[in-house]
Amino acid sequence: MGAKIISGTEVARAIRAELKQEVAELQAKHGVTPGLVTILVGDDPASQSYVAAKNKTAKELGVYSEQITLPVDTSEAELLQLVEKCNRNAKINGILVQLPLPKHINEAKVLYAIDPNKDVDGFHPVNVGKMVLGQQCFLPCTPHGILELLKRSGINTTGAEVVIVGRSNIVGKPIANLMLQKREAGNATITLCHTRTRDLAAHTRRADIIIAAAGTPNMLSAEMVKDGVVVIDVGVNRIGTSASGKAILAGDVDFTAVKEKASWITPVPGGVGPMTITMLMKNTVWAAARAAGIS
Ligand code: L34
Repeated sequence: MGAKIISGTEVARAIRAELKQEVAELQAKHGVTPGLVTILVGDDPASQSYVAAKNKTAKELGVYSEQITLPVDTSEAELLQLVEKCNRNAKINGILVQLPLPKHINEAKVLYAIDPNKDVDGFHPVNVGKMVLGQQCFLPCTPHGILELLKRSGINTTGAEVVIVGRSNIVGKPIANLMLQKREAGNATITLCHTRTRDLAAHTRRADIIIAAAGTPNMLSAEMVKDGVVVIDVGVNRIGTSASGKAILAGDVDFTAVKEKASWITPVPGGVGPMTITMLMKNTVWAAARAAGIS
């Protein structure tokens, strides 16, 4: 039995259609155009492609977007100044500083500088705190996207054994928090595994749902999962370059083998990645509505 494929591309397309409608309405009824700025420091090819995709999607939805690229030797002070400028710019509702930043820049300091009302990544401590407390806030885009994939695929998470692999601030920690909350795609029993976990397979084997966010290509093998498991693969690992110069991607999951045992599985590419970008748009539209006092 093969698994049903959860197409992030398709779910993202449906949500984008809803958002396009919302943007048109904000414009027609309230004269509001949501605005997003993306800031990229340096020339990492993966970051460049993600940021480009974010700006392209914004334009498709009618969201105003500015793409700012700074040289790799930009100082922390310069970056902080730019963030402050965006905080004051009324046309900008959402500020995204693409991570990772070059080593000489203190990431936490930059994220703290973003106005929490414009923090469409949900990385500011104010929003992280609200998220943990279950209060309304910007949810981080990748975990938010995972919740939507589960919801829209009709996967029941209540009482489920969910095993998360990876403890990053962007994915592991927030998705663990969200899925244990009393909310849609929540009410689960959470196990959070990481590089120091003693027997990873012992945990993944008893999971009803596995969220693989370790950043290790093909880390999850078929021997590590039970029949009927739901697998969400968050890994976007660049494992080489094709003859035509395109990056070859691998998820954290051995997709070919695991899909034979799973009931549902997300592919890479075309799984969680497109959802991350779409939830950024959702947050930006909400930020604009909120700034205008509409929502
Ligand atoms: N500030 N930094 C900030 N916010 C984020 O939410 C991110 N992230 C992660 C890296 N740094 C960030 C992203 O945007 C990862 N990430 C991201 C976004 C989109 C995709 C992957 C990662 C994506 O669209 N992936 C495609 C394949 C794209 C390709 O060919 O490279 C997919 O189908 O999975």
